[in-house]
Amino acid sequence: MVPLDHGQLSVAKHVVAGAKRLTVLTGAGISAESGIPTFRGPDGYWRGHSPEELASMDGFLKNPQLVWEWYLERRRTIRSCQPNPGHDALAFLDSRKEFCGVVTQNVDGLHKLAGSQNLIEIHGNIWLTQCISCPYKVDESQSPITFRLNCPECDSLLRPGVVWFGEELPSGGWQQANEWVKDSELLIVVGTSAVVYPAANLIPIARDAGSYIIEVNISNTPASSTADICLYGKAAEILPLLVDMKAP
Ligand code: BV8
Repeated sequence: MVPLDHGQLSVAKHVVAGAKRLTVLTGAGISAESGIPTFRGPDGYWRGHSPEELASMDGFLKNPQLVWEWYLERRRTIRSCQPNPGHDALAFLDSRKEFCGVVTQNVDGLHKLAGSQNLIEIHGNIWLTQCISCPYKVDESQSPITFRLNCPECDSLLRPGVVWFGEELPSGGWQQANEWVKDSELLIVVGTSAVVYPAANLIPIARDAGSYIIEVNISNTPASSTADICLYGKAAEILPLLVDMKAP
């Protein structure tokens, strides 16, 4: 891993402290220290299947049982995990009036658990279960980790309440995410490979709006060339250094 440049870190701290409007975009990397495998890391495949294959309506309809087994295994993992100091640092930003909020691609719910209120889960939440046909939807974050295949209301298939590949993002959240980014003079991009669209488009949207971009990642990504500062290291270690959690 590229060593953390402490000179860049102190510049970045200054930019964060002085930002008049700021937004944060997060991906699976921020949850790595909590013990949740990332998508495109060494443990991204599951029983030989790629996330793109399983996290799709085609994949689900081909084998709903297999896809549910994948989600249940992820729910079990996530239930045993806690937010890490990276999530906590971002939750603290809610106390700053200049803060728009966190736009997360993650479905693990750890930002919510850390206390982030100004939060958009643009890819949904793994704890939601919904019917593919009727409005039936239930939050299973406090339920035992089992699943039922058929909707109690209409007997259609039940699916996880997440955005699958090939599906449109919920319009309200996507609109709000765009407004926050366009309204901000600083975008902090944390722990994302920046290859999933349209979420990754928020980075050039920020650039085109004249924003300053700080990337926090353990390695280079396609976003690195757009960033003004790249801080290399673990999000759980860097974010508490970047966010002065004493300053209101
Ligand atoms: C849509 C929910 C259209 C499900 C997810 C070709 C070109 C461009 C686009 C496409 C294309 N072919 C298809 C598309 C579109 C497709 C897409 O982008 N595909 C990609 C793979 C090429 N996108 C879609 O299908 C989207 N919908 O386009 O709809 C449409 C329009 C109108 C009408 C109908 C349809 C929907 C995309 C949403 C998919 N759902 N999740 C679930 O979770 O089960 S995406 C999934 O990937 C997760 O949400 C995840 O968060 C997200 C992005 O991945 P990352 O978060 O970046 O995670 P990753 O593992 O990749 O990277 C981790 C990073 O962390 C790495 O950089 C690593 O270095 C770093 N890291 C690791 N450890 C640490 C760390 N950093 C800091 N600290 C650490 N400790």
